[in-house]
Amino acid sequence: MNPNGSESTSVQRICPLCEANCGLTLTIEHSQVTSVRGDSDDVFSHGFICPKGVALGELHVDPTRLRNPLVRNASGNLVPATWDEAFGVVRTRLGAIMRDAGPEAVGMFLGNPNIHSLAGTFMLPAFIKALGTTQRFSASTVDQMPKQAASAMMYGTALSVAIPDIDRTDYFLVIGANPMVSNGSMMTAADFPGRLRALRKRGGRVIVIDPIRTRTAEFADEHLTIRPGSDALWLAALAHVLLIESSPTLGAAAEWIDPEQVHSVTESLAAFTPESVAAVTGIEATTTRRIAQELSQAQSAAVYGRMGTTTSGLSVNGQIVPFATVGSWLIDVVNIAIGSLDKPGGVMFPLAVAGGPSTEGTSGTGHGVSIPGRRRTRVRKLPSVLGEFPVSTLAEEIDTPDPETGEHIRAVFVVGGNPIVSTPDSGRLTKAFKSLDLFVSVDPFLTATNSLADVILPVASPLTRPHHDIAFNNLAVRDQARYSPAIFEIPDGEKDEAEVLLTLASIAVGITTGNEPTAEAMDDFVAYAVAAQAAKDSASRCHGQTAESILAAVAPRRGVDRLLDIRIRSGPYGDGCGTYSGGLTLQHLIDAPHGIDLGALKPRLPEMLRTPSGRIEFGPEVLVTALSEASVHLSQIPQTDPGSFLLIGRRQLRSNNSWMKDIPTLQGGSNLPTAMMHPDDVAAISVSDGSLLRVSSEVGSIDIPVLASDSVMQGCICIPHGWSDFNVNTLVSTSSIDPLGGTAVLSGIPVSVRAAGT
Ligand SMILES: Nc1nc2c(c(=O)[nH]1)N[C@H]1C(S)=C(S)[C@@H](COP(=O)(O)OP(=O)(O)OC[C@H]3O[C@@H](n4cnc5c(=O)[nH]c(N)nc54)[C@H](O)[C@@H]3O)O[C@H]1N2
Ligand SMILES: Nc1nc2c(c(=O)[nH]1)N[C@H]1C(S)=C(S)[C@@H](COP(=O)(O)OP(=O)(O)OC[C@H]3O[C@@H](n4cnc5c(=O)[nH]c(N)nc54)[C@H](O)[C@@H]3O)O[C@H]1N2
Ligand code: SF4
Ligand SMILES: [Mo]
Repeated sequence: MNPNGSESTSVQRICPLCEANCGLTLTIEHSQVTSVRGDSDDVFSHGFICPKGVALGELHVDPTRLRNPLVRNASGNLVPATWDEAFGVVRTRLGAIMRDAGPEAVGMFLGNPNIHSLAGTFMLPAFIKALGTTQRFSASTVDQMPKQAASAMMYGTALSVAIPDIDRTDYFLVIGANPMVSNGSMMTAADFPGRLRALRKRGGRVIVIDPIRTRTAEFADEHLTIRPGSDALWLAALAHVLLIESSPTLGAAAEWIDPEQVHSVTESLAAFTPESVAAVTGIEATTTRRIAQELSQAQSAAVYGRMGTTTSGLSVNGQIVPFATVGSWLIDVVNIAIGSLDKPGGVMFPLAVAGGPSTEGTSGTGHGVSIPGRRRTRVRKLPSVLGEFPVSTLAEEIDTPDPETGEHIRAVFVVGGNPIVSTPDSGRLTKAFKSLDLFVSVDPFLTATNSLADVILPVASPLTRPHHDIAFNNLAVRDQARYSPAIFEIPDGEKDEAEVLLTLASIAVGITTGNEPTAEAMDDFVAYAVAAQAAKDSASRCHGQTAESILAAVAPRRGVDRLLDIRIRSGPYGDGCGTYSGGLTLQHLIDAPHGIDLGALKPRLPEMLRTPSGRIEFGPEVLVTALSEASVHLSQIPQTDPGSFLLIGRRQLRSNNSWMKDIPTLQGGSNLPTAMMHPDDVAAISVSDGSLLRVSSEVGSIDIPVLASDSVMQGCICIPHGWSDFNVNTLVSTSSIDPLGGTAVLSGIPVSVRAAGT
C-alpha cells in the first residue's frame, strides 16, 4: 500500500546513518513515521537498532531541516531563495570563475554522508567529472585513508580491504577502535555488540589496545593501554615475533607472495624486538610475545584497527610522527603472518552484490595504485592519495595564491560535509572559506560550515530516496543484498539529492561546452556511461552486450535505481541482463524487503587481486622503507612536559559526527561535550571536576568542562569531535599529515591545559 496514504503500515528500511547498515522497520500512520524498530527478520542485522536509528523518524520531520535553498544577499545574510535563483547564482559565479581561472580554481570537499547514499555514489562523480577539477578533498583524509592506501598497495584497489570474519573468529584483536559505541567502521557488521557477545560465548577472546578504557575495552577479555601514536611500533614487534622468531607458513596467502618480499619485510622488522618497543609503547615485552603466541595458536584470529591507528601520531621531541599507513599495513602483515588472510575466521574479502573495484577488470590482476600519488598540492607539494588531496591542505590552497600566476582555489563546493568542525585548524579554514568568490554547500542542515556559504542547496529527507550500500557491502562481514525503496514522496518545493547533483553537473557541462543539458539528459548520460562500462568490463556479467541493450533491459527505471539495477545485473551475482539464469536483478531485492542472504565470506584469492604483479604486495617498497626509518624512534622515549597532555578523540553513542545534535532523542545522557581526564591528572592541575578547562595547542584553544574518569590513561585528555561550540579541531594543526595516506593526525597531539579564565 501507499505509505503516503492514511492507513497504518510497516515498511523496511536500511539505516543510512552509519556503516553498520541495520535493517529497520518503520511504522507509518497518516504519512507519519510513528515508530522505528530493528527489523528482526533482516538477514544481516536481525533486529538490532541503536539510538540514532530510532531517531530516523524524527530526522524526517525535524523542523530545523532546510526545505528550500538559501542564498547570501547583498547585505550579507543568508535568505530563502527559489531553486532557480539558487542555481542561477551558482551558474553565473561558477561560470565567471571557470572562464577566468579554469577548473582548478574550483575545489570540492566531500563529506561522510556521500558514501551512505546512492546519489553520492553515482551522481557526485558525474558532477566532479563535469567540473574537470582535480582539487578534490574529503573526510577520508581525517579518517580511513591510510587503511585504504595500505590495502590498495597490497591488493590493488582502494576498496580491497581485508575484513575480520567476526562471526567465525576465535580471537579478535582490536586496536584503536571502539565498535561497542561506533558500531564498527571499515567493517560493516550490524549488531556489533551481539556479534562480540556471540564470539565470547563460543569461547573466543577479545583483546583491546586503546589508551582509553572504552566500552569495547570494558567488554573485552583483556585491555592494554598504549602510548598514543605508537601502535605501528608495537605491531612491528608483533610481526617481528611472528616472522623472525618463528617460521610461519603464511596460510593461503603464501602462494601469492613473492618470497623476496617476505625477506625484505623481515629485514625491516629486525630492530623491532618486543623489548625495543616496550618503553615507547608502554607494553611489556612478555605481553607482546604472549599476544603473538595467542594469535598464532588460535584456531582462527583477526587483527583489526580503526581510527586510533589511522589518525594518531607519536609525539616525540616536539614533533608529531604519523605512522598511519605503516601501521595499517602492519595489521595485514600480522594477519598474513598468522595465516589468517582469506581464511574463515580470519580476515577476508567480501563479494558485494553491486560489485566493486575488486570485481572489475581482469580477474587476478590489474593496474594497482600509485602511492604516493602522482599529483602534488600547489602550496606544500604534498602528494595526492587515491585521487584526492589531504584535506589539511585545503585552507592553504584557498588562502595562498601562487606568487607568480595568482592561482588558487576560488570556489568551493562542500557536499554533505562540515569541514569547519571535522577537519584541522578550523580557525584558518573559516577565514579561507570567508575569502572565497563562491562557496556552495549541498546539505540539509545549517551548519558551522555552510553558515559561511553563499548558496545552500538542501536535499530532501533520506526517507524520500531509495537506499542501497554499494561501498559498505564491499566491507561487510557477511555477503548479503538489501535495498530500500523511497518511503515518502518528495514534498513540493524540496529536491532529491540526485537531482541537485545532476543539476550542478549540468551547470558545469553548460559552462564548459556552452550547452547546458537538462538534469534528465544528465541522468541519461550517467546511465549510458554506467551501462557502457558494464558492457566493456570483461569481469561483468553483461560483458559483450551493448550499452543500449543493457539500458533496454533496465528500462523504464531512471535515476539511481536504473544505475543500481545495471550494477546488480552486471555484478558477481547478476542475471547478466538475462544471460545468467537465476541471477539477481534489482527486482529480486525489491521483492525481499528483509534482504537476501548470500552467505558467510568466502575465500577470494587470487581472483580478487588487482595488483599489476597478480600477487599480494606483502612488502611495498615505500612501506618497507618507512618502517626501517621508524626504528630511530625506538631510542627516543617521548616525554610530555608537565601541564601538557596528549589529545585523544572519542565517539559518543548518541552522536553522528557533527550533525543530528538537535534531534530530541539523541540529546542528553552521556552525549555531552566534556574533556575526560584521569582523576589524578585533574587533581594535579588543581581544577575541580566539572569546571571549565582551557585546552590550548599551537593553533588554537577551547574552553570545555572537565570530567574526571579513571577510564582515561594518565597523561591523556579525551575530547569528542563534532561539537561546533567546543570544536576540538580548533586545536588540531594542519602540519602533521601521514606522508603516504595524506591523513591528518587527530590523536596524540600535545595540548596544554589549565582552568579557564586563569
Ligand atoms: N555513535 C557514533 N558512532 C559512530 C560515529 C559517531 O560519530 N557516533 N562516527 C562513525 C564514523 S564516521 C567512524 S569513522 C567510526 C569510527 O569508529 P571507531 O574507530 O571504532 O571509533 P572511535 O571512537 O573513533 O575509536 C577510536 C579509538 O581509538 C582510540 N585511540 C586514539 N588514539 C589511539 C592510538 O594512538 N592508539 C590506539 N591503539 N588507540 C587510540 C580512542 O581512544 C578510541 O577509543 O564511527 C562511526 N560510528
Ligand atoms: N578531531 C577529530 N576530527 C574528526 C574525527 C575525529 O575522530 N576527531 N572523525 C573524522 C571522521 S571519521 C569523519 S567521517 C569526519 C566527518 O566529517 P564530515 O563528513 O565533514 O562531517 P559530518 O559531521 O559527517 O557532516 C556531514 C554533513 O552532511 C550533512 N548531511 C547529512 N545527510 C546528508 C545527505 O543525505 N546529503 C547531504 N548532501 N548532506 C547530508 C549533515 O547535515 C552534515 O552537515 O569527521 C572527521 N573529523
Ligand atoms: S548502528 Fe548505525 S546503522 Fe544501525 S541503527 Fe544505529 S546508526 Fe543506524
Ligand atoms: Mo568516519
